[in-house]
Amino acid sequence: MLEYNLTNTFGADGNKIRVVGAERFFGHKMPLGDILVTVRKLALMFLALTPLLAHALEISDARVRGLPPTQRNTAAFFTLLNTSDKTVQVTAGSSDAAEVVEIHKHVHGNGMVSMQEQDSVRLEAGASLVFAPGGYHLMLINLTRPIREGEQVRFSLKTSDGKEVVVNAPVISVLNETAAPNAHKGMHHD
Ligand SMILES: [Cu+2]
Repeated sequence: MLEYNLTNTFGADGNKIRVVGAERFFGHKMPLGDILVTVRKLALMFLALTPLLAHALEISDARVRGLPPTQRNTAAFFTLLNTSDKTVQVTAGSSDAAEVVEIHKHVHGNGMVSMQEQDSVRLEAGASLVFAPGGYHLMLINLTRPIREGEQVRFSLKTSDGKEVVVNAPVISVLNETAAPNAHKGMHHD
C-alpha cells in the first residue's frame, strides 16, 4: 500500500536510499538541497492522500468480557485482519478502563492451561487472527472502573509501522458470552 511505500522511502533510516533514488530520478544536475525539497513536497502530497486509504489493520467483532466488580482484570476479544500487502506486527496499546494492556495467549501443556504474555503477534499480508476465549486475548489489567454489560470500553492496538488503531467495544457479561467457533469450551479466564 502507498503508506507502506512512503514509510520505506521516507523513513528515518531511509535517507541514503532516498537521496540515491532522487538523484537517479532527477539526474545529477539538481543540487542535493533542491532534491530534498522536491522529495519533501512529493512526500507531503502523498501524505495528504493517505487518510483516504484504509488502515493496514482492521479490528472486527470486538467485545470486552464483563465480570463481577470484584475482579481486577478482564479480557477483550476480536478478530484482526491485515488488509495490507506487508507483514504487520501488532502490540498492545492502552485502554480507558485499565492501567495495563497486554496480549496474552493460553498455552496448553501437561494437562494444564496457563497464560503467557506475547510481546507481539505477527500477521502476514492478508492474514487474520482471532482473539477468542481459550486462545489469544487482550488482557486488561488493573481495571480503573467496573466493567458493566451495556457499556463501552475503549482500547487500542499498535502496529509496527507506528500506527495506533482505537476500538470502542461493547461489554458483554461472561454469563452471556457465546464461545467463538474455534474456541475451547469451559476455559474461564479471570
Ligand atoms: Cu490473560
